[in-house]
Amino acid sequence: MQIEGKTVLVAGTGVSGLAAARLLNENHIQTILYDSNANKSKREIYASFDEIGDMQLIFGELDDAVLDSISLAVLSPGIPLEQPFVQKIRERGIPVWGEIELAWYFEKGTVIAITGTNGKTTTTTLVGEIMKAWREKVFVVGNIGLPYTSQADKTDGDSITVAEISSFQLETIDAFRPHISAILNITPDHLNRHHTFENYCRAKFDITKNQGISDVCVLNYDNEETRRFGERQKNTETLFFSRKQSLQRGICLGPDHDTIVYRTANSSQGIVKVSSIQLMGKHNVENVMAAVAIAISMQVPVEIIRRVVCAFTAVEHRIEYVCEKNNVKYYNDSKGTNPDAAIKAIEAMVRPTVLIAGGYDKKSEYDEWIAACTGKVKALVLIGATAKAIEAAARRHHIEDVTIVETLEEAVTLSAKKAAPKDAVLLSPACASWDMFTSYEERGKLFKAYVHKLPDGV
Ligand code: UMA
Repeated sequence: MQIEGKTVLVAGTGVSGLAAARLLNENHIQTILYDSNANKSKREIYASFDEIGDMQLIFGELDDAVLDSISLAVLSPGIPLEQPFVQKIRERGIPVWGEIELAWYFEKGTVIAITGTNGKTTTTTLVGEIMKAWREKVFVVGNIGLPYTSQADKTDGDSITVAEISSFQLETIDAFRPHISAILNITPDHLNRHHTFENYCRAKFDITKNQGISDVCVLNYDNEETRRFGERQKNTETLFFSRKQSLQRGICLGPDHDTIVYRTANSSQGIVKVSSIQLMGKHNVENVMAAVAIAISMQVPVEIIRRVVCAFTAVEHRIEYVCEKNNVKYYNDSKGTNPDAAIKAIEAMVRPTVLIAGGYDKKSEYDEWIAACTGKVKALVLIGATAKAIEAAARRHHIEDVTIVETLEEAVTLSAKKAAPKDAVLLSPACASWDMFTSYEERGKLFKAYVHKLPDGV
């Protein structure tokens, strides 16, 4: 579908909506920018554009005349497809794209797209670093925070785009076709948005839907959902990675259980040693394996992969070491926004831990995560909408020291009091941040600021 000469409605005025509207504006495509929140400030939004042209800005309700005037709607990822205004657009037979699909329309280079319930940000960042060490023009975009539409127009035949793609973003792709896709793992998450685990899996699998036989899909052999998907996948070449199994073909550990190797039918090549990786936790070995699989599929020389992997340290907000105060180590895992991610963070802790958790209610189950905390978590400090539900799970698993507090600052102060020398304090909420903060980044940055403010010698 050609969009030149058409009128496009961009829904959402967060970072993706603004970037999508800018891209359309710069390409002289008639744009209507819309947000359901009637309390948004027009002045602020206008101020974020260099050139407005004749772009309309609408807040609150969308009337039928506007809907009748558009030929395409571009949705921000946070907008569920069941919103009444989206239904009305679909009933009119007007195509609905996500911001990723719009970026793809302008993309001219090679695309690597990474999804999965956990590990996306770390893997995307690491793949981005490997690509930057190899090629001149690399863009790292998507759910990671920099909207894909903000960079799509800068791509060319030689550029590589490394995109972190969420299930929200995958619901609204149409022709999006990455050369390399990766699904790192799938465990239940975002069920309030997708309603069923099957729908959530389907959204993730859709990352491959336009791929062909010349493309590659990297999949985790140790995760049941992705393994089964790979075994029935026919459209594209599949490359598995596995931390637990020895594979005949794919990325796995060699006989020394330390070297990550790339195996083909008739060769086995050592890539990098696990003992030389600086990232913490077993899950990060999987993230490195996924990045290696992607880099191998892109034909990056092994020396470059090895050098970058060995130099790579934690991503901000993912089991990020903050500092040591009074012999207590503080870790920020604000990106641990679901129970599965939070399990990984707990598993990575090597000290008795005071855990700060809780947040926006995504209707997750907490028992498995709390079970993983027993024995390691000496005290649990809870905040946010899910505090009571998590407290109930903690009681079921006999964690005795549980306190609910009102603010993150109180949580940090109390955790510091509860922690003894040689303990750790970990913020790993197992929940999204949206009940108390604008984003997990804001939550993580505030956590770090409160930790740095703690007095020494208490
Ligand atoms: N809005 C409406 N109608 C609605 C719902 C929202 O108009 O029904 C408006 C809101 O009033 C607001 C705007 O939409 O003005 C917000 O849009 P958005 O929620 O899509 O947020 P953006 O700021 O555009 O950020 C989005 C991603 N947000 C979500 O998926 C919720 C960011 O992922 C992403 O980094 C960014 O695009 C750039 O691509 C964040 C996230 O939490 C990090 N993602 C989830 C996750 O990782 O678990 C999926």
